[in-house]
Amino acid sequence: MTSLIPPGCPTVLTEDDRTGTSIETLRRAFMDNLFFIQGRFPEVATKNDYYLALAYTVRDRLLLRWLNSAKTYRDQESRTVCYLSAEFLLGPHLGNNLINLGLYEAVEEAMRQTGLNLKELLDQEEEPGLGNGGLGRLAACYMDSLATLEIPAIGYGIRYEYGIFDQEIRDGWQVEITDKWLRYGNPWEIPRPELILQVKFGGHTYSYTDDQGRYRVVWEPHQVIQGVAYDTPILGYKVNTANLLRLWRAEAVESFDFQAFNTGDYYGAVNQKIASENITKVLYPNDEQLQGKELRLMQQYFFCSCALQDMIRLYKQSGNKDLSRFHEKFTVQLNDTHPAISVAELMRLLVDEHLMPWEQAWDITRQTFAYTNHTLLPEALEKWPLDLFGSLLPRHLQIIYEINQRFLDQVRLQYPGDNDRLRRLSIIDESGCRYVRMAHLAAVGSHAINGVAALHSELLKQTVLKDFYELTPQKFSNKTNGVTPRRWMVLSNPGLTRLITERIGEDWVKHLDQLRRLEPLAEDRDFAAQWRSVKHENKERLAAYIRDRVGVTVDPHSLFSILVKRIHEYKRQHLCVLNIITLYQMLKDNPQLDMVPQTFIFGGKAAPGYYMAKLIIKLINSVADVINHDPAVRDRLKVVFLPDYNVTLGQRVYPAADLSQQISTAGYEASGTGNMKFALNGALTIGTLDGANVEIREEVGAENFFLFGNTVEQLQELWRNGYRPWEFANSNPMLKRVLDLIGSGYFSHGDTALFRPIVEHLWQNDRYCLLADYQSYVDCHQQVLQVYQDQAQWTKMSILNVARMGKFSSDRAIREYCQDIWHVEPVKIVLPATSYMTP
Ligand code: OAK
Repeated sequence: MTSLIPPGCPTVLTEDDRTGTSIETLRRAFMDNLFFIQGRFPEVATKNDYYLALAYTVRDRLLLRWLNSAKTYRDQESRTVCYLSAEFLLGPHLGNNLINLGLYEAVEEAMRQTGLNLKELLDQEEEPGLGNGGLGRLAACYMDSLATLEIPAIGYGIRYEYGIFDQEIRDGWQVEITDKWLRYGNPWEIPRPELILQVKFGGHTYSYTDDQGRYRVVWEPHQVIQGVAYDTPILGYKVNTANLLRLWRAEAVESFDFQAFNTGDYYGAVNQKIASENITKVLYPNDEQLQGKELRLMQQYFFCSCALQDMIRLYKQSGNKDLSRFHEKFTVQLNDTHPAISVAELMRLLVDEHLMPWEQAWDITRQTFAYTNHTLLPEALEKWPLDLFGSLLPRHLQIIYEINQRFLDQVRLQYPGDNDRLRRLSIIDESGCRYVRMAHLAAVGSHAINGVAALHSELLKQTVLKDFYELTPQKFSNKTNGVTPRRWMVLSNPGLTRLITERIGEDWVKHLDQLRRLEPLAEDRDFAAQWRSVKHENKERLAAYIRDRVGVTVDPHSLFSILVKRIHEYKRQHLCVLNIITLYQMLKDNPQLDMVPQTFIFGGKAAPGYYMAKLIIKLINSVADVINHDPAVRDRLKVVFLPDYNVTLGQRVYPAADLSQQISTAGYEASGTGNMKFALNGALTIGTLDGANVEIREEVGAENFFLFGNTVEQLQELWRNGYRPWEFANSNPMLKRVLDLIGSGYFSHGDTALFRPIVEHLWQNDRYCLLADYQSYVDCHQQVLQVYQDQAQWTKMSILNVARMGKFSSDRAIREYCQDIWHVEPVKIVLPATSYMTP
């Protein structure tokens, strides 16, 4: 290839406007972009113009690394991890990219010199909310770690036009507002209109024997849709690696329009186009609650088919003719069962389209895929009614039948006559209405299966995948989740980052275990005072935000106790409410009570169709309303519900927490990752032995963790003996009083019906055992208050928590996946010494 640089031009560009990093160059490049991309003179530019000009300035620096990463991977035919996920909850890009480029301070200064404030520009960015919660955010942390560890990786997903809804609170209720995140454009993505793949739906199949005597199946679809790629570079921290996040948008196939147009059905053609594009229109806002909608299955198949076709394209691009080594080039992780249809799709592509014998195709398929489970909740386990599945994906249903038959034949050999086991293991659920069980498809089609925390991985083997574990125990492992310290500390908590780095250097950002070196400082009074003052400043900032956004004044000297996550009964936000009302009653009973001033802060979205979750939001706001306005409380207790909890808000909240509430029913929270973010930012945890809480407590030490509640075994015992929640309520005067108060209409202007569903459910059924854990929680909280009064002790515990959080870096988690499941090695990216334009 010849150079793109005209003869006579210098080829050593050390400080050009698109890649240079001096303050002067950054400033010039920024002004240049304002003029030539935004088309604005500074006098008339809006904040958004400035944000976009800066985003493009930063993007140029990413592209240099991104194109060189792609070229290196191509040249070296690098083994590549493909992370398939229906959700990537990235959060805003600009700040994160500045941190990872190591340019935050330089750009801050360049903006200052231009008369602008970087923080204000950062606030302009509308975050891409392409996920619901934990699973999507984990995918984003893993993309950051993959790039930071210099692992060749591609994230494949869906470019939803509308992400997770924006939440407003009106009269205490959640109201959903559509999230038009693309309204002002997205400077971080590069559309690839020429990279288009076709995806088929519906229709029928027929078979024939070809002239070489091979049995062939042809799928004649009812509809063809095309997927267009949108690429986003994901840069690692202070490395040259920038990996690819490739999201697919659905479009109508041109020829379909013409066909209908020619037959005179213009409106039919337009409708067809709209229907096609609907596939990637909106993210389903359900979190761990199945919604068996046809469009959802279409979304899943759509992005999996695009991803696999794209991998085959890339594989062939590097000169490989047949696909016999596909699994050597790619290893594919299935982020829960949403991409599980990939197993059948890869089989279809290999067998039907590339004429590979079934056995060989099956070997490759199983060596390609690995499956991560993220929930044990029965209502979240995906299953599709057979008729719906068959009408949308007729060929895949045949393939699944074939996979299932061969699989069950093997089981029969191992367990002759055990029909019950066959029924339990089958990919097809035959009890009543027949279903395809996606977890079974993922388990059969993968060489590795993992849970996301030690306890969860154990429970997985004992419950939902018990029979699979008995069959192939060697496939199972645990990979405890982690979070990226770049976004969740360096970007969001600059004060603490500075303090830590002053004492132990900056290595910890990439090697979080290094935080251990803070341990000796836990006894250092000077350090402790600085630690406290960083926390206090973070609390002041959050207090100011709360005042602006919610109109409630909270005291930064009070204990900030925070519960932010999706609203779900198993996460037990309402248990926290029961404790708040208990504290309130104590203050009402004894107005002179010397109680530590406390601020309870909640945040989280409820699935729009999940009535109980929405009622819990209303309950929190109703209780807040009464308590915040009761003069008897004298500001010792405040309750706040922060609307529209998202990644951006998380970045404000975690650094400001004193106490992290991790109070799910033992056995229900697969891992949790908010628990890690809080502890990393110096909050102490009040929590149950659930998910990763167990391991956090192990790491930080039992003496630095506030533990309460029944264990999984104790709860099992409780249910075995017949759990009778009313006995807990009747035998506990304060608990009964609290429940009665809610039921009496005290928090609902006398309306006794409003919160009845919550109260009655707790009395009569209490699936998540709030009443069984209530007293233990209340007692534990009193212990928290006692320790908080001893600020020296509290600070020491806080420092030790941070010092011992090394395990919970997503870098550690990704290293484990690389070693145990993916078998991939880092690839160093070296930037060319000459021009960035020279290929
Ligand atoms: C969402 C939809 C279906 C299945 C699982 C989820 C999900 O978000 N699960 C969450 O995954 C997180 C990442 O592994 C865990 O930390 C959470 O505990 C789990 O609830």
